[in-house]
Amino acid sequence: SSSDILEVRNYTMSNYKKPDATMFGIAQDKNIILISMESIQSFVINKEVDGEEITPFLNNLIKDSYYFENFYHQTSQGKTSDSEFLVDNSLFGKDSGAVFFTHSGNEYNALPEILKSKDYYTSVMHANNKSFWNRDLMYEALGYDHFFDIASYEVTDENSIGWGLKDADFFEQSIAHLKSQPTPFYTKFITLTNHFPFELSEEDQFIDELDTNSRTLNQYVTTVRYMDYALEVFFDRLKAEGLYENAVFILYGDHYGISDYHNKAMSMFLEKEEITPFDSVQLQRVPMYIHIPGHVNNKTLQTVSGQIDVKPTILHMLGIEDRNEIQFGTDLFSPYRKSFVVLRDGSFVTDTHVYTKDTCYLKNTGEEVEMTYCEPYRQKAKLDLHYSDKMIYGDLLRFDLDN
Ligand code: GP9
Ligand code: MN
Repeated sequence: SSSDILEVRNYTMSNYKKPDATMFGIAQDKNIILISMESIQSFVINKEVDGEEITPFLNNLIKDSYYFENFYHQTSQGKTSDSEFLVDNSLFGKDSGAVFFTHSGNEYNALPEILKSKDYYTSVMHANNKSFWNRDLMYEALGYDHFFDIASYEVTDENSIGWGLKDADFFEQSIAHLKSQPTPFYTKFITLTNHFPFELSEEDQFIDELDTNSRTLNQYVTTVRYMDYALEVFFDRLKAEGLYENAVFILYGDHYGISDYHNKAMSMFLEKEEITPFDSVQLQRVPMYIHIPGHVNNKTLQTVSGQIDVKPTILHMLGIEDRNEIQFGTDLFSPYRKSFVVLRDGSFVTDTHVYTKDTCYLKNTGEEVEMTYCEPYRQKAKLDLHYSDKMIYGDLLRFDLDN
């Protein structure tokens, strides 16, 4: 009811953090290009296989970007669709199933809809069937103007592998679509090649497979390497077409690629004795970049954060005030933000501690400590998930009179 939404709004507004004055409005009127990088986890960044970098392009991009080293995916069974939901709404996905399927009929106040009201054209490019993850219906609910799905791409046996169109061909073919759009635009690209089971054509394999007991992990590094190559191709093409300079780029990993099932292989690759529950949480970090062409004050930031923080960050970068928005994340650039992220299973991470599976760990060392250290944050983690769920199950934005 409308009193429920008041209760949630009081909660989220009390967590509101003022933006950094120098970053507020920095992306105003610029094109926003989001790139959802399939299944990439932070452990591949700056890591080598036989002396070869797995992600040379992404490693290099760190120097020219704000790079978030402690950024976590917060998805559950909804995988890519959950990450999309988190990013566009600053709400959590569901603890089981996929909100894209169960709640596409809800009222939302998503990023595309807000940007549309600021004269942005909003779209998604992804070479899969439009109904996969119920995207066609959910994108409408989120306010996207257009979805360039598989029907907008030329997909042949030669340019496909695994789940479909290879990333480099996808980006190449997307250039024409980008040029066809009104500006300014907010466009999300969703890559596909680095998807389980991580298949790759021989000519696209630029590094050797690993030699662990997991075929999945062994192949994963090669498809990550390929995706990195495809991203480089995309940036080069954007530069050649004059689409680079006036855009702001946000690149992030959608969710893990390697599950706990491969812990033995993972411990071999990372040269650790074992993968503890603490390590498993730390492995949920995914790369996150905010790249502003021509910007000079770039740095690597340590703030503990997650996909839920992207929406308020983008709003502030566009100079949009959002104090009244019901959002569960906080602007990544706000000097007032507290390092904190809640994962969908209730695990959470602070500056100093990691909580998971009823155990509290010191973040620096992974050492188990008394629960009292994690206790103050447990309530907040629970409330974040509780109120976000309440928004979705009660379809509470229906009662939002400001919309
Ligand atoms: C499918 C792609 C992959 O269109 O987004 O979905 P996932 O299995 O990663 O959720
Ligand atoms: Mn995915």
